[in-house]
Order: sequence, then C-alpha cells, then structure tokens
Amino acid sequence: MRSDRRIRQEVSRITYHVSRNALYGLLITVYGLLLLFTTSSTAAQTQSPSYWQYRAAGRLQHILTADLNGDTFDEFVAVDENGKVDIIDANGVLQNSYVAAAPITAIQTVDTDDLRQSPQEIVLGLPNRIVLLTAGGSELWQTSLTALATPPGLLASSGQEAEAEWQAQYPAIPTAIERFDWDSDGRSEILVLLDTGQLQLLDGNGQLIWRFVRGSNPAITLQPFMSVADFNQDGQAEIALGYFKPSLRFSQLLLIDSNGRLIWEQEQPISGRLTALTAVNLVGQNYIAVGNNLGHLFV
Ligand SMILES: [Ca+2]
Ligand SMILES: [Ca+2]
Ligand SMILES: [Ca+2]
Repeated sequence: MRSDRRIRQEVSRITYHVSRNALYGLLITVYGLLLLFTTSSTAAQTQSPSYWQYRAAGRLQHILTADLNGDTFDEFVAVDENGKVDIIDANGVLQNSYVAAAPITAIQTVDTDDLRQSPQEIVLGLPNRIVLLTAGGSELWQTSLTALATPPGLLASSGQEAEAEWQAQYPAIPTAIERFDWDSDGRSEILVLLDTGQLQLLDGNGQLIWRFVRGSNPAITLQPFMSVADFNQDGQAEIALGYFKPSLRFSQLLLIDSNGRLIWEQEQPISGRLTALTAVNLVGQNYIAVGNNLGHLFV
C-alpha cells in the first residue's frame, strides 16, 4: 500500500512538471519511469511470498543440503548454537531433531555403509566426540575423539580415571569433516580435522584408522584447512593440509597420502595467515589453491 502511494505521488509529481515545462518534464518523466520501475519491482518482490520459512530454536550455526534419503529432493540439516540438529524436508517440514547438547563444530554428510537403509548419513563433530546419525536423524553411534593417543603405560598403571584426566588437558575440537574413501570400496571413511592441525581417519563404525600429527602441538590451535582430491593422478585421493604457524608467522602446506603419511611439503612457506584452501582442476589435473590474509592467491 505504501509503495502504491509512493507511485501515485511520483506520477502526480511528474504530471505537474510536464505541464510546467515540456523539456524539463521529459527529463523528469524518464527519471519518474525509472523510479516507477524500481518501486513496482520492489513492491513485486516484497509481495511475493517466500516459498517456505522455518523457524529454528536458536541461532543457526551450520546449514547443509543433501539428498539424504535418496528421493531426489534435497533435505536441509540445520544446526543451531545449542547443538540441536533439525532435519527438514524440501517442503520445509521438520522430519526429526537430534539434540547433541553441546556445540557442533563441524558437520558433513557421508555414505559410510551401503547396507544401511539411507543413502547418506550425517556426521557431527563436537568437542572430544564424533556422532553418526542416520538420514532420519537417529543416532547410529558416537565415539570419543582424543587429541593424543594415551601413553601405553598410563592406563595400565593409573587406570581409566587418570587417563580421562590426562586426556582432558588436551581437548580435541573438530573444525572440518570430509568424506574419504580410504580403501576404495565405494563407502566413505570419515576424515576429521582438529583445530590443532591434526588429522584423524575413522571407519564407518567410528574406529580410528590413522592419525596424522606432524607439526601439530596438541595445545596450540592453528585454524587449519584441508582439501581432498587426487592431486598426483594415481587414482587415489590425497589430503592437502594447510595451517598458520604463529611462532614463525607463516603458513605451511602439506600433502598427505590415504594412509596418513606425509608425501610432500612446500619448501617455500606461504607468507601470512592461510585463510582458504581448495583443490582446483586445471587442464585435467588437480592443484592446491590457497589464499592468505594478505590477499594473495597461490596455485
Ligand atoms: Ca531427499
Ligand atoms: Ca571405504
Ligand atoms: Ca592420488
């Protein structure tokens, strides 16, 4: 209604000017038509209803879209700041909720097992914990995540309580999760990146396959980034890992093979703080592209 009134006011203003001075009026008409066009298109935008709206219980931290159940329509996975996971269908209808009761720091969809009913599962990364949900939001398993392997002697000599106390000194905070088919059987294993730059590969049941800890101090957070692609064209995916070294004020780039072994390290460190890392395909070959806080892009 308000924009209609504005349009009418514009029209009367234009008419007034046209009657006063033909040339001046013509210019105003062009201006007025532009304004009319803008106001009516704005009105059309505000009047057209959004397809659907969904009201989450808290501030949203992650939103993921994927066809979880294989019906060719994407579902939405919305995670709020309190660790509540809502699975919403393509019509905006809540299908199920899962309450993690802790902040979720990373999320990914994976197909860990083709024998399960749903084509995709949902992996949640939380401090010291990884949870796997079905496409419907039911918990399949959860496993604890540790920043360090417990020293062999500690558990034997001091028991589980001492082990837990020792582990509590070094929280394991996942910052990213990627699908990684380690054994090329078509089912994804779960690659977890911790904020210290450590990588861990878990199988579809949450068992640790390997961890990569080189250059990562369990007490220092690095804001690391990772990207998975076949960088050396041997048919098997590698992991590009990059992180900023606060003590040296430069960023480091590493390439790790599917067994968690270092295969390459960039000799010339990247100046500044790494802010982005991705795989780019140029003429059929994958390269690592990284950006830093100085606004430079390296390939
Ligand atoms: Ca679907
Ligand atoms: Ca696999
Ligand atoms: Ca490869």
